[in-house]
Amino acid sequence: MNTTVLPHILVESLESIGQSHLIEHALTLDAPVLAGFIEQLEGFDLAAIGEYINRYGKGYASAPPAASIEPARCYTLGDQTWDRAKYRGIGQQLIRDGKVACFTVAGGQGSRLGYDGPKGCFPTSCVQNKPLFQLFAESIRKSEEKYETRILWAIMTSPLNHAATISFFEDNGYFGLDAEQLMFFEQGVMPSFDLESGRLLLAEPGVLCTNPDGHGGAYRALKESGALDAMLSAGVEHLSYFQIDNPHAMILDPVFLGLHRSADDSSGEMSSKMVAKASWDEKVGVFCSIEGRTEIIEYSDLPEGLAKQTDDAGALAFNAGSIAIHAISLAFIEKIVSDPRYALPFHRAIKKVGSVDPVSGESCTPSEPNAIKLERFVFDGIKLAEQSIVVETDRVEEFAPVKNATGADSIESSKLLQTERGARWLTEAGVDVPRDDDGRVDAMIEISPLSAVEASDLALMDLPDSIAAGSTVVI
Ligand code: UD2
Repeated sequence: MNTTVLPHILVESLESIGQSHLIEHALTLDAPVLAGFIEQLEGFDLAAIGEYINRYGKGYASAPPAASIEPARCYTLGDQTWDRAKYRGIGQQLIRDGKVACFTVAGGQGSRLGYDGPKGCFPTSCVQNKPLFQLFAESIRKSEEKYETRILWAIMTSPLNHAATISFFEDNGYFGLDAEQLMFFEQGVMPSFDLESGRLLLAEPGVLCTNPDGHGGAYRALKESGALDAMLSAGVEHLSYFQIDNPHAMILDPVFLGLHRSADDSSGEMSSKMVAKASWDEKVGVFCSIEGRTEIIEYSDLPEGLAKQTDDAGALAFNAGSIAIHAISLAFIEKIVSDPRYALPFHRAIKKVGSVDPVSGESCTPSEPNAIKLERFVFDGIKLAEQSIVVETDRVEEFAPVKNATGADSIESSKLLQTERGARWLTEAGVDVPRDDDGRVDAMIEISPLSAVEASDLALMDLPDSIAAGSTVVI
């Protein structure tokens, strides 16, 4: 066979990992496409990919569940034994000193929402339909005003939405932020491979099928993009991490940050927030303790018996649901990315992936899931921390995710929660808010992050005495 169109070293690598079909395929390519193909192949650690195909391919055996899985210990809302005011003060000082930056993972598309574009562009606020990116940008502006500081914001995109995300910010004047305080960077990708044969698939001639490498790709992407070093140079020590899909994420929570930094049982590396689960089968990861270390077990991996287990009072034993909000120190990220012993595992998903035949170039559209996609999860970092704490927060206050087109975690359920939170904040500020016989707020209420990022911010505002039933209100 004529193998000269690929560099010799690439040929050897592909042969050694059982991917000779790609050597053959290269012979069918025109020079410019071939050049792109070589560049793409050289961008991967092919030896490592060969190992992943062996480990996660057809013969995959999932690790047996740990012998002993206990619920993780949490700082609960009802617990009065720790000094909230003290940790709030510590966290406020960290923010004021510019030691905390915001970090949003936004590599996913809005496909589950039926939205064709970056999820951050999805119209979300309950009256004005502000997109998620705008809500977070305004929260940052308000926090800068409150803490008289400058707050950096890192946003991880993926090749699926990087250009569209940047254009969206440019077209909207960065929603009032300075372009210089924003750091956009792309996460990496992983090649998808055929479940049966382990062959890497081709999206089109000369282009491998790839998928974003999961939000766990954030650690490496932060380092490789230069964002981590830029933040270190600016004096940042910790990231406040949240997902793009949760408009209620409190982008900088001083109490949580103070605990993360200074609680006796926190190594200050990676901490997390939880809410009490709504039901045993709610689709959120669960905080557990395994051999004394905190970790999250994704809902799909938690044995059903444990998910349903109750305590003496009849409450779910594994009750701490992850809302994917973390505080992560930059030193911890450096530790993870610089030492191969801390490499995060991959999680595999079997999906339908269309491809082209490497020889004939014909398109193949599978009718059944045919391919493996590998992703890393950011929360697998938790068990690498020396001591990782979990802090409870109120569901309405901090969890109104927009994931699905309808039903649970949809824009409709999110808007109801947004109104409910707005109503609670206004009531706390002394405003009379109408509710119907079922206790539901009888109005649509949007509180702009430019007015308040937490309930106490409303105390300083001129507010109406009451809200009229059935009205639509923006504060
Ligand atoms: C996530 C958690 C779940 C729970 C829930 C809370 C995982 C695997 N599960 O479920 O345990 O905490 O959130 O809302 O995370 N993303 C990227 N790059 C990627 C993949 C995802 O940036 O390659 C971002 C995505 O844009 C989104 C977030 O990560 O902001 C969550 O991703 P998801 O929608 O896959 O996770 P989900 O909602 O199933």
